Amino acid sequence: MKKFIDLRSDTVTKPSEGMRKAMYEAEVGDDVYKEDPTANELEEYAAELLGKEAALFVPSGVMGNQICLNVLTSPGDEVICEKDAHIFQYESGSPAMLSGLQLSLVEGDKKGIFTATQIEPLIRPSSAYYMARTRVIEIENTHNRAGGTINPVENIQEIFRLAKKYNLFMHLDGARIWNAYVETGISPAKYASYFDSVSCCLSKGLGAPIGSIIAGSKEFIKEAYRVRKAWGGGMRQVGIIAAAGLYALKNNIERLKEDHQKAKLLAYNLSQLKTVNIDLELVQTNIVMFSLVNMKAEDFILKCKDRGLLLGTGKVGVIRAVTHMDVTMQEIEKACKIIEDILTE
Ligand code: TLP
Repeated sequence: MKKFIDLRSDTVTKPSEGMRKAMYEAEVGDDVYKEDPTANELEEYAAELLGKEAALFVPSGVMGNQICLNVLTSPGDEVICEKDAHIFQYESGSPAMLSGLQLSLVEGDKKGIFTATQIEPLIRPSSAYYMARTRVIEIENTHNRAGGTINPVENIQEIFRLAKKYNLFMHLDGARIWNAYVETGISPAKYASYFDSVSCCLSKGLGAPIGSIIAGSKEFIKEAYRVRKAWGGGMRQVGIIAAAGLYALKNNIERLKEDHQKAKLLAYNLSQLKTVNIDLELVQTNIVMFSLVNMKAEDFILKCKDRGLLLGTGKVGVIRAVTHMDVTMQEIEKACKIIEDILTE
């Protein structure tokens, strides 16, 4: 089979040998009885890492976000989020489908960041029974569709104060919170401290094959446990995959820095090409977004595929490249060459 340089997403990583060994050796039990020692260990470890009372292992990031939103709300409630948030763009309408929620969309800046001042007018008065009830403010950090950008902790603090003032919950889609951490040095627990619920992926840059973690108070997780079961996410001898998650958290966080270096190299090379539009300020972690002056994104992506390079898409007309552990610096250099050849021929 042809070996592609696969930059479609950091979700394409395959478990390493060390991770597979940990999976092979994992002690397992029936997790629906809470008897899987490895899943229990993962949940305890993750709760501590995120500075929360408890955590729960769930099959995917989407399920993580949606369980959190479900637990924090009642049908008819409203969730404030950025217009390019994953929960709005890429979760199949599940806030409405699963929890009867409506989303109130805010236009962030080019980094997908909105401020407290911007959203205060969107919070509906609690006396207005004829309006939806504002219940949750959701923040995605890093912000996928904006290009893996980091939300400054001071901004999150301001939004947290606003949430307290109006008695609102805060939810963090921290699918890539680990990337924000390695770049800023601000711990995942510090980021999580402003949120009632957090959802973090193990199967993106951290390289686990499956799974996400949600975390919050004991009471929150007790309810989340019920919702996970109701939605068919109660897993049995799940230690086999929990072991991969545990391995990922223990071994693969710090190395994300390398992925950021790869993204910077790719972005810099792209910025040298005349027909590429790229904003280097947005390349803060492992995602590179760019567009082309004289070629449709879809045509370009097909040409790249023909030459062994797989790329994805972001917003309309935008090409997305995501760096990860299964792509080397040399392969990034090769990817740059492929792109340059296509754009200069
Ligand atoms: N993102 C995927 C696609 O869905 C776009 C990707 O390739 O980047 N929150 C954020 C911020 C995400 O980027 C993703 C996945 C999720 C949640 C959902 O995670 P999964 O795919 O595990 O359900």
